[in-house]
Amino acid sequence: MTDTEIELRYLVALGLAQEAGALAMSYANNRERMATRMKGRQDFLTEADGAVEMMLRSRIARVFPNDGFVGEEGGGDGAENLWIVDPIDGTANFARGEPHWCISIGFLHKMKPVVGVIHAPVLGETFAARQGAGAALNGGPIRVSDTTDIHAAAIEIGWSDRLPFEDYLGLVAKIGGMGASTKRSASGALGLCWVAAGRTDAYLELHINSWDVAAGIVIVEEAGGMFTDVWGGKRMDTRTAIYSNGQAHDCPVASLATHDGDT
Ligand code: LIP
Repeated sequence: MTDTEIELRYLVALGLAQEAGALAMSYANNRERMATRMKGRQDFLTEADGAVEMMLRSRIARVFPNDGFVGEEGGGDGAENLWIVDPIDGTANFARGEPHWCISIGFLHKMKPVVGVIHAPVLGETFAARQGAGAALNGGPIRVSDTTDIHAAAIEIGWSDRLPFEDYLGLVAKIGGMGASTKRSASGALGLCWVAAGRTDAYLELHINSWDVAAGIVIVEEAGGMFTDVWGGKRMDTRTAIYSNGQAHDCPVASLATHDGDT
């Protein structure tokens, strides 16, 4: 795939993120009329999720008919050129009227993320990157932090009901006990953007899905950070993932984000 072909997908993703954000906001501004149901414990699904994903799926199919598409709600199959989308990441926040949610659009070539656009409409922030061209927030360059001292580190630890709550608590206790400041904001995609922008020093989650990270991986790496799962691989079917400023990566944090076996 040529740089021009990747850049074209980057430009289209930037435009679609804004359009998807406007569509999501049309639901957010009428929450009382928006249908919401639970997919599981603390796992919200709103009608906005489906509408935004359907819009993105159809627009991308029209412009790039030979590309594959995987969405959180509608699924999809792998392809050499593949879009992986979370139409609303931070759905629980979105459903409750909290501003911390986003649209995450990732594009992969041969399963390597090469384009990432994450748009947070209420926050007025768009994080974007394409392979080799750096990472930006609203068009301005961003870099990961230079924190090396765990006692000065801010680390976000994501959670979902996909693993026992005790596993999450144990990880928080271990890392907090090492002296890091820990937090959770309920959007994995924005958690990666916070690392890329230097607002936090690492993002960990014991089980995270590909649509939560596909865009953020590019943004973190192009901002000078690192991404890996706990086994040191660089896989998209990530069970456990660590994103950091690189410096924090080699500290004991990387050895802490483990859990027994696959789920
Ligand atoms: C979110 C994920 C995140 C997790 C949140 C939530 P959703 O996805 O991005 O990894 O920590 O609890 O599951 O459901 O908002 O699209």
